[in-house]
Amino acid sequence: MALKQVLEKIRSGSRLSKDEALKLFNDDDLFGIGRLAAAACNNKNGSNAYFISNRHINPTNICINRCKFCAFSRSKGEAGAYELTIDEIISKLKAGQSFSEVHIVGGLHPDWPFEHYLNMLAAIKKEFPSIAIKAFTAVEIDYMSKISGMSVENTLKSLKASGLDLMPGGGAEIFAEGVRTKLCPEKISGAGWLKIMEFAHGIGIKTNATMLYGHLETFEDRVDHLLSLRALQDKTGGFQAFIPLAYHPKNTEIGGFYSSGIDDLKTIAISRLVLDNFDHIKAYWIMLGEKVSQIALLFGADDLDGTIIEEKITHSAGAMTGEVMTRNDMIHLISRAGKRPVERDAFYNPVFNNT
Ligand code: V47
Ligand code: SF4
Repeated sequence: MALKQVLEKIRSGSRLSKDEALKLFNDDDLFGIGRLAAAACNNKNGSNAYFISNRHINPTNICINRCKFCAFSRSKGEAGAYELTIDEIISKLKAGQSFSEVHIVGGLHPDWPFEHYLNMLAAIKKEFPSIAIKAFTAVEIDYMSKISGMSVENTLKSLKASGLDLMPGGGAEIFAEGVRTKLCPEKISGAGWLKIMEFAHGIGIKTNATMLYGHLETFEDRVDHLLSLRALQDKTGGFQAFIPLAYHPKNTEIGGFYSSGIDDLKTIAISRLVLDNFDHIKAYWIMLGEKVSQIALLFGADDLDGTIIEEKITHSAGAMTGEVMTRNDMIHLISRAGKRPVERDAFYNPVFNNT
């Protein structure tokens, strides 16, 4: 019944309500939901499925927040804490294959001054002028604004002037206040995260958006999260992609379970259906695994993310994937799903088309 209603809505070009999205989460017809999401995906992206040659850098795992789902962070002086120098970051980037985007996120370091982040961006831009720098979650931006004593807007403008091209979608977690307080009491609120993204979009910085699912949240929390993102996207149009992040429970304070493949696919599909104003839904293969990500391409996703090379956040929490996929691996996975592999740059311009 819910699916019929959704199908009619999609045909008439109207968007899903909270109640309809909730019904989908409670509906067991995974294939039916997947078919609707695949059609919505096809309307946006045809048979294209994107990937990017990219690199992840986590400058430090030292973090004052210590979120209870995060197995990556350490306190200063704790075993396993690290901080990379700017030279070490440049050396890491120089090693290995070419890439078109670097993704940089890390902990909230208690001692690094704001200038350190500006110097990091400037040094990377100087060494790799044609590489897009996608850096710093809204949580890090908020922290930088505090340590610099500048407004969020001026903080973002300074980062942009030093080389920041776009921002990743991390730190959104789940906006619902009750769960968010249990998961990450020190972190900015959901409203705070959305406000910072609005500022970024306002000065021309494109961003992504995420949702961490599979921990303590309810389906209603997920739907509310998606609807908040949809409302901001209506206002700014600044989001490029939405990435549902599957919670990994190992070495975390809250523990719990890995998400199921069924939940992963359903969440991708419902995201595609609810977020009718987002161009791209990413199946982040590091968290979903290569095979579930490939299947997600038939359930509404149109992007697998990238080649990565080194990934610490999910692997600290028990990721079962490797850390590298080659361009050929990506092309193979995508074409075996019956999709057209398109290597993209950070802004979804094709850089290489294999067909
Ligand atoms: O902000 C932390 C999440 C995020 C765990 O924008 C966890 O293109 C699962 O945001 N289990 C960082 N997730 C990753 C991220 C991201 C990744 C790939 C692409 C993009 C993009 C963004 O990882 C954090 C947090 O939400 N995280 N711990 C965990 N145990
Ligand atoms: Fe720090 Fe981010 Fe981990 Fe939270 S999720 S503890 S803010 S690194």
